[in-house]
Amino acid sequence: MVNNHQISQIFEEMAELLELSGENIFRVRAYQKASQIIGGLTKNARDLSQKELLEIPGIGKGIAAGIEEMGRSGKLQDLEKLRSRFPKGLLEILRVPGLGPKRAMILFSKLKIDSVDKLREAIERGKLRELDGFGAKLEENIRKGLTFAQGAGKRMLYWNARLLMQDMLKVLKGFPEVVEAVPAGSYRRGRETVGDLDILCTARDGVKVLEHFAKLPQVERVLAQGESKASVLLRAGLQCDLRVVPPHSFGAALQYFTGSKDHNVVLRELALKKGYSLNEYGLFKLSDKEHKRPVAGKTEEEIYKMLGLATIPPELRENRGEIQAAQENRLPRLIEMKDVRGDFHNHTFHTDGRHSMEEMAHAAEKMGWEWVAIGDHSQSLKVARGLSVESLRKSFRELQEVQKKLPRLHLLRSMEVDILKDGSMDYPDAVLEEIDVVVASVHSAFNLPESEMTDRIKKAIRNPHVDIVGHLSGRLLGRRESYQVDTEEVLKEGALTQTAFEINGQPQRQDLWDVHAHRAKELDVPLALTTDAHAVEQFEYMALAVIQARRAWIEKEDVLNSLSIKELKEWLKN
Ligand code: DGT
Ligand code: CA
Ligand code: CA
Ligand code: ZN
Repeated sequence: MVNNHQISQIFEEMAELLELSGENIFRVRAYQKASQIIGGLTKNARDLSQKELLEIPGIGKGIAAGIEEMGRSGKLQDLEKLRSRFPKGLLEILRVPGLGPKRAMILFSKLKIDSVDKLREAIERGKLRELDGFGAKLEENIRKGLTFAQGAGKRMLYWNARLLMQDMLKVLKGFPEVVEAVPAGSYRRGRETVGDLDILCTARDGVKVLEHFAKLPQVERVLAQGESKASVLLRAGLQCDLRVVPPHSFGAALQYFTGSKDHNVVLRELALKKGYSLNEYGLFKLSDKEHKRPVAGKTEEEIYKMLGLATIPPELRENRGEIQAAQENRLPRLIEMKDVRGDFHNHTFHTDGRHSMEEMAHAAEKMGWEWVAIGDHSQSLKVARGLSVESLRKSFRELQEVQKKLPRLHLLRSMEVDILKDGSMDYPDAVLEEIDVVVASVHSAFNLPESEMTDRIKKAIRNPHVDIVGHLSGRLLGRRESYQVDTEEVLKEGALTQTAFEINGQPQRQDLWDVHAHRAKELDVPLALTTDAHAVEQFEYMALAVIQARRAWIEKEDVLNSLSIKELKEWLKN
């Protein structure tokens, strides 16, 4: 069934295509306006009667009929007809900042440009500046817009979204009309990537807040703006949805818009069983058909409580058994940043890091840690100038020197040692023995068949000197898929030998995956949160490893990072 967002997009496309076809500007505007109104509507437009629709200012007969048609068939005939008249690529061109329908039509008729690729080519050959009304400056702007358009529509890494979110929250809280502003959606659940930023706020004057919001310098384009909601495209390439909600339903809205959808579906079913209905406005008795008097809604806690549940941490709200666990009072006590006493995996400038061992040690101390294992790459990893045995031994002495300067921080030497193609390690056993913490990782021959890859990693796990398996899946979010490996079998080998698995906090890695880390916990496999820091500031990625662990239901007791130096040394010995 079509939702408001989809209806809004269809109307937006209608407006664009009508403009391309040279249609009367008032008709174009009517669709643009309708797109914004529906996008900002809190009720589902498809559920409204024609009469109710016509009562909304700005919605006329044609638009209302269109909504009815979409609600019925999911499509709009007029749009289908228009689409068939223009090449698909033309619409993409239209969305490139700096280009509108008029200019797109000029490019199409004069230069036969009907795709983004052709547009790029024309810009490279300096063709645009020769056109009437274009010029070199506009050409340059369009070139910039192109890079932007490529980034749009994609999911953003959590870590990058975090910077944006922090910025947006700060700006919003600076508005005099805003009382409170908090994140919701996948961002609040700490997902690896987010599709857009969802923000909720309470305000003294919601309409004003939305007006200011739409005009922020961070905003590239307003997608929809209504009385309680606005959607914008940020210049950074991500959509941001802001909803203004009344304080008495703030908790209900926060619960609803935090999601996930799957979690909410199960929660609503539970509410029904208990004689309530739950929506973004509150929890209502079923007998209260008009939803006049909520029994809960001000806070999330009271909603979960009325349903007989402890408040479920956002990271767990993925419908993976959290509601049942809350019913049975066995929600995990999720790990927190303050439980972490050190890091195992990072790199100095001896290999591909940017800072010295001493600088890394100082940074680790600033993190408030008790210990840190400072690492590098092993000899085979030529791209990272991996350490020969000789350089490795020199680095042990360096570590001792640094240790003297930092009496309060316990330093260990770790090495990320390559698992070679045949499953043997990149240093002989006698050398591995000298390294405090051995992190074994695959950095080559990614394309082995699954059984070979599984055997390869299992062999490494059986090596008694290997303490931790690094980034098991090898995925790089948005860039590289995981390699083929039987995770279950490998984790079982880890359980058997009590070899730990890393949860790598690099924004592109976040590896183990959440579901695999959760399985590791079930199998009683030790876990190690790591930063894989290649520079001092990257120790901050520990926060990301913690979030990843939380989504996997991990508690303090499940990770080696919560051990004291004494306990850790004990563990490393066994
Ligand atoms: P994303 O943006 O793709 O990373 O993922 P979310 O979870 O942030 O999804 P989004 O932004 O579309 O919606 C935010 C939350 O709002 C979502 O987690 C649950 C709630 N929500 C949105 N649309 C619906 C819906 O049609 N039904 C239900 N039950 N919940 C919805
Ligand atoms: Ca979202
Ligand atoms: Ca959203
Ligand atoms: Zn690595």
